[in-house]
Amino acid sequence: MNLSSNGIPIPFSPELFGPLRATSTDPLPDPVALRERLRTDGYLYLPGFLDREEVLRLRGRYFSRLPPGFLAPGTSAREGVFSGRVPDGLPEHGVPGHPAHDFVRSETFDRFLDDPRLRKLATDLLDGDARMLPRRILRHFHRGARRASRAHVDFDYMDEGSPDVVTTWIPVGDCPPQSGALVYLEGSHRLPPEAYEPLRDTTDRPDDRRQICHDLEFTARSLRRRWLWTDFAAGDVMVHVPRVIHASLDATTDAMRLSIDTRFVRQSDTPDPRWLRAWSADDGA
Ligand SMILES: O=C(O)CCC(=O)C(=O)O
Repeated sequence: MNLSSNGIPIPFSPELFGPLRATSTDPLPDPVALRERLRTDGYLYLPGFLDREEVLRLRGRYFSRLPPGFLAPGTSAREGVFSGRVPDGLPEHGVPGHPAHDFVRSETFDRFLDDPRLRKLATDLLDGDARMLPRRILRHFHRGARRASRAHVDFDYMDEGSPDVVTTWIPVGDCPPQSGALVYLEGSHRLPPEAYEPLRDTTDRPDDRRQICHDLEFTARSLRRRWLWTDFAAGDVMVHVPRVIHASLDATTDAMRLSIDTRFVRQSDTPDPRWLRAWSADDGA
């Protein structure tokens, strides 16, 4: 596999990559075992947790909102195949005027995420009645953009509220590593933040200290850990804790990468106020 992140190649070698450990979803372990697994690994990889057909329907609903010329001719919105050209005049992803901005405010999006299975999962993991925070992010990457999520921990983006948060990451479509899948740095939730602080100096965004590093090989070698990966399918769900280092790979396939990430807190906890408004890519949070 030829992989890169933010345009920087990373060799797909056993030294740098290992498999994510799957948690059975049929049946799901009991809440105590689930919490224990999340504490141990820093993540839960739940293959087939959601209905594949519902996820693919959502994919089609989003891509059908893109302007003509974005999708490859002769392909369906549900396939989400990039034509190779972003139509002129389209605002930046997720800002007002871009379809993703409207989509996260739509009834279709609300209905999809208002899924009792997701809320019950979060309630089990937080061991208390959970609520989803309104800032829910729709990410869409296409080949050629050489843009991906840099290595980071969620905590650095939500440190003004309760630290008891669980994130769910939902690939909206099949998402192998070459389509820009998320990867997790093994056991990194147990690292003290001082261990990765120096990496923040190696960055392509010197003005933003929240991300740790854009170079995934350098990150893995410096912290002596592997990136854990899998070949995600529509219907899979990832859950992670706020202190686990994760990042994403570049999308290089014709099929575009689409995903949603949402955060849950206990109803009784006070969340970071920046997460109480609907997401806009220019909201600075
Ligand atoms: O989808 C991505 O590339 C990043 C998602 C993420 O960082 C998260 O879900 O916390």
